[in-house]
Amino acid sequence: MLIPTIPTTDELLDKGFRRAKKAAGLVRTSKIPRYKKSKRIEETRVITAGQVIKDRIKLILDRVPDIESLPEFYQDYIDVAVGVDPMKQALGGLNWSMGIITQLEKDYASRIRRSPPEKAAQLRKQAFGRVSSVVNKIGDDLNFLDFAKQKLRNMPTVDFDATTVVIAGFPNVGKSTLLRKLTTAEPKVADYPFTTKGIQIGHLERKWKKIQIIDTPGLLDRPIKDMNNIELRAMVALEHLADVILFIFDASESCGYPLESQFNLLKEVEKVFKTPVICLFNKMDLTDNIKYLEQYINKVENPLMISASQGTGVSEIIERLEEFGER
Ligand SMILES: Nc1nc2c(ncn2[C@@H]2O[C@H](COP(=O)(O)OP(=O)(O)O)[C@@H](O)[C@H]2O)c(=O)[nH]1
Ligand SMILES: [Mg+2]
Repeated sequence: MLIPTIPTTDELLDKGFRRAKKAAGLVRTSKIPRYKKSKRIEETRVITAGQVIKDRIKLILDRVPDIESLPEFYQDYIDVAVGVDPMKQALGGLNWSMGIITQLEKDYASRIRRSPPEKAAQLRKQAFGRVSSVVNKIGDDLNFLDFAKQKLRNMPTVDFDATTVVIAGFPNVGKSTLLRKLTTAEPKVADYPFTTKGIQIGHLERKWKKIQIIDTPGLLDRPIKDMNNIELRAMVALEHLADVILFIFDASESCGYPLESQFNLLKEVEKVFKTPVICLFNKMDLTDNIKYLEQYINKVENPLMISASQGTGVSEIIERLEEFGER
């Protein structure tokens, strides 16, 4: 998980002031001269409140990773999901508040020490008031981080060491069916802010090689010229990630897209991705017009003929993927 639990300003202040009261109750006053007692108690309250609030804020800052040190894929992801700049701004706000609270703590502790005993409680109240106003100033930052936490809750887990295969092809050509056949466990579904349909990641392990296969519904299944800016950014992010593309044709055309359009989509994908492409002709079990199909088979390099739903040709795909990346 990227972001820890974020408290509200009220929770933060309540916790700080409550703990401060408790700590003050624990101050051993028996050996302190009487005129210093109230001062010691109020000073303890100020310092404890500041420390507790800062500790809680620091916990957040320590747990949120430095966005710039994340792989580019996640930076793009965060930027589209919540915005990298607002995120940095919110974290910057938290950082700022810690500095100010430290200052207030020191300032008021020394004022209390130098004040007459009957003024101590008043100064402590003043200190609490100022700490409250600092914490309230980061209210929007805390709210934003809580929003970001929800938004980033179901981020995909990408394995940056594995060979990454990205699946492309029009809707209903059999991408999901093939993903399931290729991978061992049920593919994991995660949020994907570039499209509304989420992302699916499946894994398979062969010999000493880890392969992850990614399906991005709504993205590599339609003409690139129709894409908006966010989708185009997703393409860039995928380009960074992909070692190889599996482009799936529906040889039977039962998906509703003629082979000619499917071939045009392949050309577009090849233009955008400098990544190698392995072409698959799926649903061969439904295909009888081989003459018609041959024109397209001949236009692509080394295609594999498969039937994803029946599992035919799936082991050949895996063999190809294994060779891949051994270079
Ligand atoms: N006959 C046949 N049907 C298939 C094959 N592969 C997928 N299908 C069917 O085609 C439809 C669309 O498949 P799906 O995997 O959801 O396509 P996606 O939209 O590309 O993910 C489903 O009804 C599948 O059962 C195949 O090899 N042969
Ligand atoms: Mg699908």
